[in-house]
Amino acid sequence: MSRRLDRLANLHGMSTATARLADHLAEAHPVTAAQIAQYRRDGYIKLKDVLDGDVLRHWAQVVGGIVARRAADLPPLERRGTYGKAFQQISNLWEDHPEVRPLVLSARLGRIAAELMQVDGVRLYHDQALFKEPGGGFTPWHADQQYWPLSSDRSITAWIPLQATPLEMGPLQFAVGSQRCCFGRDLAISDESESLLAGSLRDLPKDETPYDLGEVSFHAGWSFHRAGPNATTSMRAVMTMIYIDADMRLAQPANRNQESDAARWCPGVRVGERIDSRLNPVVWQA
Ligand SMILES: O=C(O)CCC(=O)C(=O)O
Repeated sequence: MSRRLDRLANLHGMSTATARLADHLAEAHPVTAAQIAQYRRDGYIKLKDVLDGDVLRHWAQVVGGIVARRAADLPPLERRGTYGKAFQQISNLWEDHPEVRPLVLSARLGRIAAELMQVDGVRLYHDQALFKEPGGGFTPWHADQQYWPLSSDRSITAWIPLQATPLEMGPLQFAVGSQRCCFGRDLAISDESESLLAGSLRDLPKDETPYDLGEVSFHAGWSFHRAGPNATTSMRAVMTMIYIDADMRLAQPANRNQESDAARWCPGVRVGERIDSRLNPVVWQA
């Protein structure tokens, strides 16, 4: 393995360490038929050992540095509302920071997304870093697709904690099977979504479990989820990538959030057309 990596590194003029990171992110991570069935049934899945510890430590440094610079001007936590207290949110890092592209455009993660959704290929919709600060608040219940003008439900978010994430740090929690619930799909992230959805999802089982280092979850666009506050003294550093079916079309925006998403993440794409702007590269194709 290491001799092969040395050769790869020499060939591309990169360090062996960088070649190793690139190699890991290109390599397939097998998904079983049982895991695909579980994702379809529950609307999400948590997969262990998707990324190795060294790779995560590298990205924790790279992504952490970018977020620290770009979030430096945020007002203090106590002066922010519920949404602002939930996390520092920096979107589409790959556009301005080429150094994160190996992670954001990783074939390993894109392939898992495609296999779980049972599509032939996936594109990037966008990425975002979601860093819950020490003392940061809860993330209200919501479903992501409220924000997305998409023609089908073949969308998925990879939620990648850059450290082990115990319960006190605010790991993502899911309402199991909630991708089939239609109530509350029009609710944006807010105190209202938290209280109304807590009621409507009352009878569904919840999955609130820690994430080991290397564990990554994948959730469907209509799956309801939230996160608790970060009661620790360390940052909960998380990188996310949202993938869509490579054949996804732009739908008529159904609300203001979808209008601004269409303009921001799908520039130049018209309603009914495939979402294939310069911001939506195919990340993996069968
Ligand atoms: O990281 C969080 O607290 C929320 C993440 C989330 O809602 C998402 O990735 O869809």
